[in-house]
Amino acid sequence: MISRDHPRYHSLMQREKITDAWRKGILADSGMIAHGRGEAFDYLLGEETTEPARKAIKAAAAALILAENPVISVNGNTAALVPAEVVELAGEIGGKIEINLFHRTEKRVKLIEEVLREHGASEVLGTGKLMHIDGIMSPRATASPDGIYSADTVLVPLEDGDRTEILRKSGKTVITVDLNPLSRTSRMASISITDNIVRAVPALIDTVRELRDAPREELEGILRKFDNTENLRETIKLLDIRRYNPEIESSQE
Ligand code: PTJ
Repeated sequence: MISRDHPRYHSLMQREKITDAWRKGILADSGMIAHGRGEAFDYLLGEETTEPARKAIKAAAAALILAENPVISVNGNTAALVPAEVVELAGEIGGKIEINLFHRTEKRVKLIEEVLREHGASEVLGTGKLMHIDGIMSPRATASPDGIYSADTVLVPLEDGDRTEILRKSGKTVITVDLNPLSRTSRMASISITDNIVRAVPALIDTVRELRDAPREELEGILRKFDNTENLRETIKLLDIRRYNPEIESSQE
């Protein structure tokens, strides 16, 4: 039992959810390693939603509201940390939920489907036959015909660079949540939210609610003004660890 007074309470609670999901077979083994990498970036970013992340969340909310067929992709880490929030967001945007795994096994698909249904999902895609996007015969190009395959906008948290690239090339708007602003996923996506998924998804839900009734031109304007590369550049500046210790000098100054 982790005490609420512990200075690392939130981080320890996330670790508990992650290890619990691993014990149940929901998480891939490397899901724990991925979480550790995310944790390190989160630490350096101050474990809070930064200003660039807020901008990306606003753009993502606008894109999801404007989308005709939005789909949220769920993997093991997402199911471990924010299952209820994913179901809530799908409800808010009138979107579908698709299980899409890097380390796919039928057993994990079934376990993740159970978790999502326990949290209120009535329809979960990605459990049956998959198709190859644009005929690309890579396991990274597979998607459900009624879900990601035919979606115009996909939210793919904690994704892999290859997959993000395939989705972009097939003309979809790709929104990712990835704490590593240097990752290929972050660079390849249309909108990268560099924030912890435990904060990003609730913030997306709130922002969708705020913007839902905004005029279409306003939403299109938010999207037009958003520049992913520039936003990542702003985020990377925040990672300058010397600000935590001014005595550390860079030899490349
Ligand atoms: O469940 P599966 O089989 O689909 O596998 C999922 C993982 C995450 C194991 C797989 O997609 C993978 O190996 O991903 P990567 O390439 O390690 O990328 C994961 C990215 O997510 C890394 O850049 C991490 O920094 C980031 N990340 C980890 N935890 C969080 C996070 N980003 C946001 N919130 C987090 N909590």
